[in-house]
Amino acid sequence: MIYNPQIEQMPRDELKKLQSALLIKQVERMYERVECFRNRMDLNGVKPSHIKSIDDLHLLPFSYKKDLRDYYPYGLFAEPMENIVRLHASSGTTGKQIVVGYTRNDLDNWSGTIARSLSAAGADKNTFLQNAFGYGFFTGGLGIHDGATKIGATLIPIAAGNTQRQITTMVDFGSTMITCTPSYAMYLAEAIEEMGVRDKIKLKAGIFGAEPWSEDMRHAIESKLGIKAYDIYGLSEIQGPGVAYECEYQCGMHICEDLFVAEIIDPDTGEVLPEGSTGELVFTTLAKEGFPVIRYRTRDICSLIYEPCRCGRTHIRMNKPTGRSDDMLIIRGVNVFPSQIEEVLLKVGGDITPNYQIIVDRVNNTDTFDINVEMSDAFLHDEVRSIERLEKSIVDELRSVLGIGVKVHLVNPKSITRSEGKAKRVIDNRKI
Ligand code: DLL
Repeated sequence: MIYNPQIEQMPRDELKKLQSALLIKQVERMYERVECFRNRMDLNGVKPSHIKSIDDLHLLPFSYKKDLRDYYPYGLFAEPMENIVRLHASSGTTGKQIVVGYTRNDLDNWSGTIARSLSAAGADKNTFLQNAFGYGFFTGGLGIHDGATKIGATLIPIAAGNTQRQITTMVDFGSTMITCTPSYAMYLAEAIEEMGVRDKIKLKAGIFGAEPWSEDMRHAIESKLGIKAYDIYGLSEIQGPGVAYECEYQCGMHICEDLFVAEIIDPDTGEVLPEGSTGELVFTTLAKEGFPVIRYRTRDICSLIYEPCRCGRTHIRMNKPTGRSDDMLIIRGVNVFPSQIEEVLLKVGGDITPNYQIIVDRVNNTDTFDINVEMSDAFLHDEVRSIERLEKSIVDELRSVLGIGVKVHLVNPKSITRSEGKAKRVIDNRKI
């Protein structure tokens, strides 16, 4: 079902006009209200009056995740706090989280994009939607929640985790659609098989995102659960889930182009790449009020599809992101930067050395997350202090900074292989 045909099937020339008008307004507004943006424009010698249409987008400066840290917490907001009705947060590259803010209109637009995403996967008033994305600062839970309410589905706000309860609820409440990360969907599928309740499950479709997943994984989820599995994309800095979503043809995610403009650039040179190229995805928000961004570097690597889609939607599609142009890891759906881990370890002081290795793997469809850290000679020979206690204190600190559990193993001094060039700090054995 198409939720909003006027927008989702808008002829491309009209869409371009709409985007141009919104961009001009957005640039003027941000130049006036957001110091960081104004300074960058001035530095490049670009004035808002130089922006006459969406074709001038390339004249505008990029923005980066680092900006959110430099202007933490509210320095990039374009509305006074009295108009901000919601804050969400996500991992930054260091210990400090990043904060984003929404006005009422922003929340309304956001739930509108989720309504489109859910409708495209077949949801309507008769759907029982089990929302197993995390609630709280993460945008997944509340993002899906508001969109489900908008289309009048029966929402089951169970949130992430507690697999046994997920399955009992699914059976007892008759859930027909589920939203969660793809790895959790796989985990649930196995648990359902083990419990022998597959024939009691009424699920018809699932919408999964927040982490990379392959076509093979889609097929595995579809066959194990007997559903259609749809992809959904988004990031906190742009909005949260619903920036792009799949239709019934499952061949790339339609970008909500009335609200967000996508570009693909060369991550090294910043040059805009020709249509169809693979590179870094960059987004500009056209209608965001609270926290608008121009040319935001997502660091996600993918390509865009310009050919019309059989579904009749006119908005271009993005292929599944295949990787990142930075070192961010997504572990159990949570964004983790190695720099956050390093910061915690450096604070531990003389009991450990700065040599560590992060090992990520996937066992039984769940990500495992281990960190080997070398203890210092002095700590090794200290007969009073316990290894377990130091490991536990590092684990506790990492959990509070990262928001997920990790296993820390103190290993002997000089036991982690030294590399001749760049240290190989991360070993990611997952095959996605
Ligand atoms: O993950 C928002 C979201 C929630 C999307 C629920 C979809 C469903 P962040 O925590 O800010 O926001 O993480 C954003 O996650 O830059 C991508 O690297 C990755 N990501 C999100 N969706 C997908 C997807 C949410 N469908 C970062 N495929 C993004 C691959 C994805 N990667």
